[in-house]
Amino acid sequence: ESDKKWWHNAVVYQIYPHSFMDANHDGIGDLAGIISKLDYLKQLGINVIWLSPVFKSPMDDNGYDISDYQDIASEFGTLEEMNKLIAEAAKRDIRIIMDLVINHSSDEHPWFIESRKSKDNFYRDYYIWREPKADGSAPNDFKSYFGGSAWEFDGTTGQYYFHQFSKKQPDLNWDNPKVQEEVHKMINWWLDRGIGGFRMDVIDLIGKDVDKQIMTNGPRLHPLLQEMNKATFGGRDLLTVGEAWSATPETAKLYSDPARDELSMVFQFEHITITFDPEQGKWKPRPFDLLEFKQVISKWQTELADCGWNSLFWNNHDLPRAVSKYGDPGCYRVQSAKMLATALHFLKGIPYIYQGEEIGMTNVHFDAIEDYQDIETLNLYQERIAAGVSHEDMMQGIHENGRDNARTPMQWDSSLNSGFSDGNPWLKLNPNYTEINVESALDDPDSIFYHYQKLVQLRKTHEVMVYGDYQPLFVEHKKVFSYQRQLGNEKVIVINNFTNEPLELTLPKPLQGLKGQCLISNYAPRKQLSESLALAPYESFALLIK
Ligand code: TEU
Ligand code: CA
Repeated sequence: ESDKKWWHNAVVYQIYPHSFMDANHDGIGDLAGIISKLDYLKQLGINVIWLSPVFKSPMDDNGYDISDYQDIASEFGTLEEMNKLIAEAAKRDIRIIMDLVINHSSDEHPWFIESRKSKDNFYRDYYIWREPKADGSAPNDFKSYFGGSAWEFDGTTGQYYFHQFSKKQPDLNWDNPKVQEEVHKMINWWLDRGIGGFRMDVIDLIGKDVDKQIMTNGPRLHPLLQEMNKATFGGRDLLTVGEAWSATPETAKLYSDPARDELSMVFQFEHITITFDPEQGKWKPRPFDLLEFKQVISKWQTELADCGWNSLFWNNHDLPRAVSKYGDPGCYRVQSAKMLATALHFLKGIPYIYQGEEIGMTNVHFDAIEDYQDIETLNLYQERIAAGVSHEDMMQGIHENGRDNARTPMQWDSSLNSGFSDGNPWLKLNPNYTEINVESALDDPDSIFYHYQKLVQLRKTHEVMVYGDYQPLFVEHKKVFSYQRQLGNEKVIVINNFTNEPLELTLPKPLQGLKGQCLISNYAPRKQLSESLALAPYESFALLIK
């Protein structure tokens, strides 16, 4: 009993503040807008909000470049409004987890403004400075994730500083105990304001050693996390989730094994990166391979079964929309979105719903590169076109995997700008907002919204979804992702047709004839399993066998 945590049956809703709801008509989402939609989130049934960064920022990377960790960006509101959001959410039994971006700060943070002034400045070693090579070039050939070199020359002191992301996002030097101390102090300052935990940006990078060219999972990483845990959130009943693109099941256990006092869990991305081209990454998408995909998911379910927790997600603010990536944004949009929701929420772990996923929002298709806002997309477009990639190829990569797919404004109703703003939206809306929006979803008892609402409710009432053992079924099937969860004498069989074709599924003897309660389905409920099932396109259901 003692190791049960409040968040074990939580469902987290991620809000990208720029795009959620604009209450002051400037075309940018804000805290007041979020507060105005808390009843909608309560209706969905979620009990945690992961809020992408709302701290002061020049918005070079939409807030993932922080210039004051203890104040709110004026675009989003004030600290008082943040207090109000925390309080209003608490009234609805919703906790807020903040997005902690501590691998790097903004170059407009006072620490960096000081640091770049002189080599002997008190703040110099808050960041990573190195001498140029003899010929004046960068210390090594590290590349930035956002294009170009990861080293930026600073004329004032004749040295380069390291930035894994944009040049306005200088990496903090985690070898410096003063940096640790400053960050611990800031974390405690936020904890004292009643937040429910943190999502931790690119946490696998804070143990880096740029001289030994070690980026992820450096030797300092876990000691740093254990020291942070002890100095801040350890011993408090919080949800902490670390973003770790590099995580494997082995390394994930190091972060999330409760006995290690580090984090509650990580976001792992193996199921995402296998859809990228090994050389050209996300810009050259590979055809979806369900067999490979479900083997990765099963591996993570099995390997983290007894120590640590899986985070369960199809999308976030960096990823394309689930229904476009894994389902069908066309005529089977509703069925495939419901199938994806069921396939994810019956797995073992904490499900994360990204804003708009619950109404089946789709990728956007802008023809002009000028319509895109994301720094990663714009920088890599320039870099790859200069390297000879055709405009058409690059646009295809952007349409399939660009981050702005997830950042078009939330679609609330069919009025102007879908009710997101009566200002000029910072990023164009997806034109399909006239059909795909919250208002029409709430008016349709058969909508994707009510499917998600039911999944969230089931998690609260069925411990088998939270603690049940996971076992894959139809392991070799190329078109069906199926598994069972078992807790005591309760067993749930989940079957998902991941294709837009009807298919005949022959059942193995042990499943034949089983009958029970259909917990959820996206066609007529199935009450029993016969020798074979004629599955409709994207048919998905969960059968509770007692
Ligand atoms: O993202 C980490 C990250 O590496 C992603 O940007 C990823 O590399 C890319 O999107 C996929 O190719 C985190 C935040 O989630 C992201 O929004 C920030 O841009 C980034 O860190 C820097 O803070
Ligand atoms: Ca606004």
